[in-house]
Amino acid sequence: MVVQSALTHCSSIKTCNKPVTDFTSIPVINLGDPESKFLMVKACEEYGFFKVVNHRVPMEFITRLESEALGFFNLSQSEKDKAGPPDPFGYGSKRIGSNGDVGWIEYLLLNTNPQVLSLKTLTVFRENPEIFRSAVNDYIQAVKTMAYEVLELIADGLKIEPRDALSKLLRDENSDSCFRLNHYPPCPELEALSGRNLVGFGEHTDPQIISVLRSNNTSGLQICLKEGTWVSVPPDETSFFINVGDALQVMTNGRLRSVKHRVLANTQKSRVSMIYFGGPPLSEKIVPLTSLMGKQEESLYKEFTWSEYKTSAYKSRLADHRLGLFEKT
Ligand code: GA4
Repeated sequence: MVVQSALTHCSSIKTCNKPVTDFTSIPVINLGDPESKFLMVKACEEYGFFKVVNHRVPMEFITRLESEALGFFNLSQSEKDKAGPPDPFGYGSKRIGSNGDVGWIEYLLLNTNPQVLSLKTLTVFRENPEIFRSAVNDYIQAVKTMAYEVLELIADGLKIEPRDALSKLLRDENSDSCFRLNHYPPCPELEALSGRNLVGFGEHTDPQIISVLRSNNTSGLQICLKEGTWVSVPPDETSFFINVGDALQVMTNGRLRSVKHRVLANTQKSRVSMIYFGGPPLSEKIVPLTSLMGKQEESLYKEFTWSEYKTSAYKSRLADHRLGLFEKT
């Protein structure tokens, strides 16, 4: 096949037809708006996804980390490989997870606990690991603060008491959160040959409570609407995008939906994204919040801990319906 001979090194990576409509009605939430709590809940019910503006994360933290990330991804392959393979933390290229998923991507997966920024990752920055460490830490700290606020507003909007019922899981020192820096190189050959795009990160939902994403101005992110249509999310380098994860879907007994999403590589420009995945402590029971449940309402899910869910998720393929195993029949 022509496409394969041009890209022999990535022949197992899926391609995707280009035309998908732009998601023009994307909910935009201004954190300073007194109505934001209601708008957020509405967006999470309808899409499991929204954009945040007026987020108060200093632009300087964002650009500094982006340039550190690019500095890393521009190193030679053999230098980058010293920070891999991801086990699950570290540098990875093309392979996603350990069950056979591949994509047109390279990434650094990091633990969000500053003390645990793994030595393996820092070895690549041996000339000045402190600069990288502080860029990651400043950014994560600011994004975490925003994530707590978002979860508190969601709790307010849903009339969940206490209002920190969700955010406290991320604030917990044992919160099982992680952070990923993704680089999707451009794929011009494929466009020229077939008019198709390579899949950068295949369709999936995020297992955690929420994910906070920021990307540069390169398109690629798509989300799947309720009825199954894929739409492209126009990039916005000054804003953040929030994804509802599987754990939040369960904690709201299905009221908020975890959003299926994917990333297609851009044919011309490289895409850099940074995502904070906020998860609860491993021992936390993931069950619907009592203050949300109606009198006769029953949980749609079997009881499980985050550790059980995570173990099961890490054995799955990206596109699997991971919550399926935990739904009551
Ligand atoms: C999706 C969300 C996060 O990126 C991630 C991913 C993880 C990985 O890259 O190792 C997983 C994927 C994600 C879900 C299913 C499993 C695990 C790859 C994979 C095939 C870091 C996470 O927590 O779950």
